[in-house]
Amino acid sequence: MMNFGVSADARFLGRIIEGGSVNSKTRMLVHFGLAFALLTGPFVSSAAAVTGKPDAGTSCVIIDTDWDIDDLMAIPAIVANRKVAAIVVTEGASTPRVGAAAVSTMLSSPRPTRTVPVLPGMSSNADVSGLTWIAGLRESQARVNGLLVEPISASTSNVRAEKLQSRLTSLTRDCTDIELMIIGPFTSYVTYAPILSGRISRVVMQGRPLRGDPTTAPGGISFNCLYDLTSCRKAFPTLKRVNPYWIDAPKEGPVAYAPSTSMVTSLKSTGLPGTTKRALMGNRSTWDPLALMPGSKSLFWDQSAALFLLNDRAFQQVGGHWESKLPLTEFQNRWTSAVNNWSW
Ligand SMILES: [Ca+2]
Repeated sequence: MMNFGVSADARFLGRIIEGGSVNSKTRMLVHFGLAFALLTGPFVSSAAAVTGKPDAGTSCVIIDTDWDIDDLMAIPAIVANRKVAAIVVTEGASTPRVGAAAVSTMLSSPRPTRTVPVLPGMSSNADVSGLTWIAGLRESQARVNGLLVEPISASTSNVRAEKLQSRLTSLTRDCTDIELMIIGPFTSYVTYAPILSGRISRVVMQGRPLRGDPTTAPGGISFNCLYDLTSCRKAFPTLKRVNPYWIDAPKEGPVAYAPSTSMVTSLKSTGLPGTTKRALMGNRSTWDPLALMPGSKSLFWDQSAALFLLNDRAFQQVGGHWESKLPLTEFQNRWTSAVNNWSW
């Protein structure tokens, strides 16, 4: 157990997320008629119906997320452009089972039978009492930000390691090489890494390395490490052997390297781009610099990891990590284009 207290990553210091009062009697409205069963049933579709099912001898991507608001923007960019074998939701900004249901809800609209497998991952059961912002964030993320009017509820029981390993083994059995994008804590990674042994071609992670980055201020541990430091410390030496890239948002410059309203309104109105647009525009207080709650912060954190995975030539090494070298508007345009490339 950990208490984050005042040592939380600067990214989250002072962060205030709208708590959002929800009438418990309000009937859950799911945009475009998503089946309620999606919220309560298994999160993995039958293999035959899964678009993300890899072909024999193919390259696969696994996304390991803690379902924060920047994860919500990063995931569609990858899903629209790569064959995603599985998405694992690890405890962090969200809890695994609620987060998995929320990710599944977003990706299942409007084609529930052609979605990507989403697995609840591992819990660290961290003490989050010092993170005053997290309850509000978890509630808004359980509503897929602004997509649902009532938060998804799900069991809080821990997922068994053997269950996660078994499911990932099955979902990746035809993957000859795997790119792993970790945009959450490392709690699940240390559990499933052994079953991916020898097939990981690259690991793209949000944040900065635990050690060895001269641009990191002393004690400035990235949130994904800090949330479950034990797992991060365990993962760190093994990550060095699997072609690791740490990605962070540029922190310098006159204007925050952040999302804009126009890059979201430029998304198509149908399919996954449309769902993403409705989710984001339904609640701008969590991400839009023009609408953020006082004290909140929004930068291109996980979105940077996603665009790096799609095109690393747009990035440059800074200390021990990589940052976008694109002008802000170009980065925003590339995110919109990446999500709008969705076709299935
Ligand atoms: Ca994240």
